[in-house]
Amino acid sequence: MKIEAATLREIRMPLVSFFETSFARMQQRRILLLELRVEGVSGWSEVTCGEAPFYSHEFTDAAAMVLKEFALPLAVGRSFEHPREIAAWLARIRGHAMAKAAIENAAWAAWAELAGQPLWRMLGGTREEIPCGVSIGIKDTVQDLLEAIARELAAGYQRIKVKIKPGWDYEVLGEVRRHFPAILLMGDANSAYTLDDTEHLRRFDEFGLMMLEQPLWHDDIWLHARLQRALRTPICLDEAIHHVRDAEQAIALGACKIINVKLGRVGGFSAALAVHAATQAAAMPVWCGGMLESGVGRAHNIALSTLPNFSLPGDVSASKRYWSEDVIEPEVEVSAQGTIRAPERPGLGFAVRRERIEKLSAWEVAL
Ligand code: OSB
Ligand code: MG
Repeated sequence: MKIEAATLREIRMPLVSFFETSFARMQQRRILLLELRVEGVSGWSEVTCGEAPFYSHEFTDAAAMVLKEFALPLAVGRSFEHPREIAAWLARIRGHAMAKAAIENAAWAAWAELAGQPLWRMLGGTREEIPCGVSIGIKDTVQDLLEAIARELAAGYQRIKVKIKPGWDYEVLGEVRRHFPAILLMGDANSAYTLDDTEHLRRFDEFGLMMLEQPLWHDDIWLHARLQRALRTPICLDEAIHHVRDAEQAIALGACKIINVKLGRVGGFSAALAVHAATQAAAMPVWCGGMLESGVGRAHNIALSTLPNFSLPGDVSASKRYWSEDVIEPEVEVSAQGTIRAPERPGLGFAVRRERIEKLSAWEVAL
């Protein structure tokens, strides 16, 4: 199957409300969408990086440059039998997993479309309905946070993740627990602590958190193992897991009990499948993380979440939590039970709204 052409676009989409983590407050997204033409059909994907190098080294402008100058020229005009071959074409580019993932992921979508099957079935997914959680950012007041949680629970979401940082952590989680004693609750620190905070983090054990996500340095696995031995709360690694070898290392060291798999961060579907297999063999559950994706990236996340070891609710939630109007049709909706149904339509599983994308587009380049 030949990759005949590629179009890379940047779309700008305002979030319906700001999203704040320990590293930044986000109000508007600048998202790269990639469209590959393969044997006459379009495969779509999204580059899942942020606008600035705060979550990881990747960011929108750099990813655009990597794709235009280095990655797409290695792929356009080339043929594959299975999309899993594509990662090897791009292996000489060090890092930039999210940029490279876009090429492989778009090829998967086109490949599934050509096979007449929904992407999730081509991946080996088994779950027709995926369990959903929400990630709630740092708010201006605890009252705002409690109201946001109540809204999400009323909408049906099965698990609440609260962003934390020093100064917005122990007291806030305590308040949340007092108001919602029985919910599945977790915190995400986005690397805001060091090992000197061990005693402080140990106090979170009293809240019965489902997990504590990436408390220490973004590039660390070893010290998380030391922290995990001091905590009852399970640690979940996010930022630190870039490929299956990191997952294997984290398992071997006891650095975490759960892994958040992000499709872009690990470098695409075949890398995510490898992490899935390694964690499944080690009986370590995983869930699908989110990067405030548009409908295109969200559709990929839904497909990934249908794999059997994605047994915990992910950060894959309804389009309307992010956007006044999404770029896919139908929009992603969550049931009153807090689930998303895997789509039956072939390929991406959703129609891409080309006219809306063109309206939101800041620039596009064809290769
Ligand atoms: O750490 O999981 C994270 C958003 C941007 C960058 C990092 C993270 C997040 C989220 C949002 O938690 C998840 C989502 O709703 O897409
Ligand atoms: Mg995280």
